[in-house]
Amino acid sequence: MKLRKIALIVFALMIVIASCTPDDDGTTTVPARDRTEVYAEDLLEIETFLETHYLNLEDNPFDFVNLYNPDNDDFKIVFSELEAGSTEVALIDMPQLKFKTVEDPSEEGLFYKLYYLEMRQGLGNEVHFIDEVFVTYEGSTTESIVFDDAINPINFELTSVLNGGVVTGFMESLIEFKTATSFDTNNDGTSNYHNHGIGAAFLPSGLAYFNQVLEDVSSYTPLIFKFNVLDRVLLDHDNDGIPSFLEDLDNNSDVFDDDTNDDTAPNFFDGDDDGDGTNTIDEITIKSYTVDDNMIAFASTEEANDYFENGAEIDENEVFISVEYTKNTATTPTVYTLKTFVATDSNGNGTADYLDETYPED
Ligand SMILES: [Ca+2]
Ligand SMILES: [Ca+2]
Ligand SMILES: [Ca+2]
Ligand SMILES: [Ca+2]
Repeated sequence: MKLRKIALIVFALMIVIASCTPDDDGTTTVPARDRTEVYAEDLLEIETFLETHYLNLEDNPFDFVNLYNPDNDDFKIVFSELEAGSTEVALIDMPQLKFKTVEDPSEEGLFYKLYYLEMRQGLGNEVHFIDEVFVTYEGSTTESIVFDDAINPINFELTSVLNGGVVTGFMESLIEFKTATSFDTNNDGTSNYHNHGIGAAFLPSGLAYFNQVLEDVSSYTPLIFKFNVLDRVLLDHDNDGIPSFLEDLDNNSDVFDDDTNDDTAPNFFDGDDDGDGTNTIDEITIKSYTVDDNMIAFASTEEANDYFENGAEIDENEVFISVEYTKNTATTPTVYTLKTFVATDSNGNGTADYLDETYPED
């Protein structure tokens, strides 16, 4: 009970802090326009860019056959404008250009087409909407005005909880990619990453800053992000042993609307999800299995991922959390750790104990 009260207070505080941020970080806003109308303009601007630009490989080759050729690890995405009579393929016609449909976070029923260029997806760990990621990126307008970048890798949280969070369109793009499988460190302390996801995304302003005015970007501006997805950390905001992404019970990429016991503290921020007086961490069993590549000969990290993710070692009530492994190539052999939790259903009513307020009984 004590833990739950603390969680509630922190959560209430968190809402207060979050609601203050827009003006504190120096941004200003202009009056909000109709979001559907702005989207139509943004989509036209983005599709025009995709029709009039190509991937410039001149100084910067990419191996399209062997995507995980180590030479591709350093690939840098460059877009250039198509000249009249050019035989280059417009971005809009590239098979690497994909899109997903994303609902406006502040207007139900308004769906955006979010285009992204997948040079390669990456072979490492999956990235979830509420993970902390480690990336390099560059954000610009369609006029090539760079307003933000990180040439050296930085980490940030994808979903705004207490600190940070990124615009919805950037988060929705990054989760389509996977992390590096390994890295090695140079003498100057920098690292070279291998087999990571490389891409770019084209964000309508409704999935970016909309009516906010940034230093170099006016309101209602579509944005282009180029990025390398290097690593990720699973966050467990309430330290109950269940990572936050698995506390999104309805799988809608929103952890704030899952509150099993209706006490206003959502499950990802509630130490006792079902409010039965027994903490979640005492109603599940956390397991981890360690395998090194001397014990099972994995041909690749991808094969190891498949092995674990396909549930080779997992029992019926066990929930897959992740497979973690040593990524620093200086450390051999690679040690793979499969992490799961057992969602025990003691009374067999189909609801796991930690979500079942009828178990244990008073
Ligand atoms: Ca948790
Ligand atoms: Ca949810
Ligand atoms: Ca709750
Ligand atoms: Ca409980």
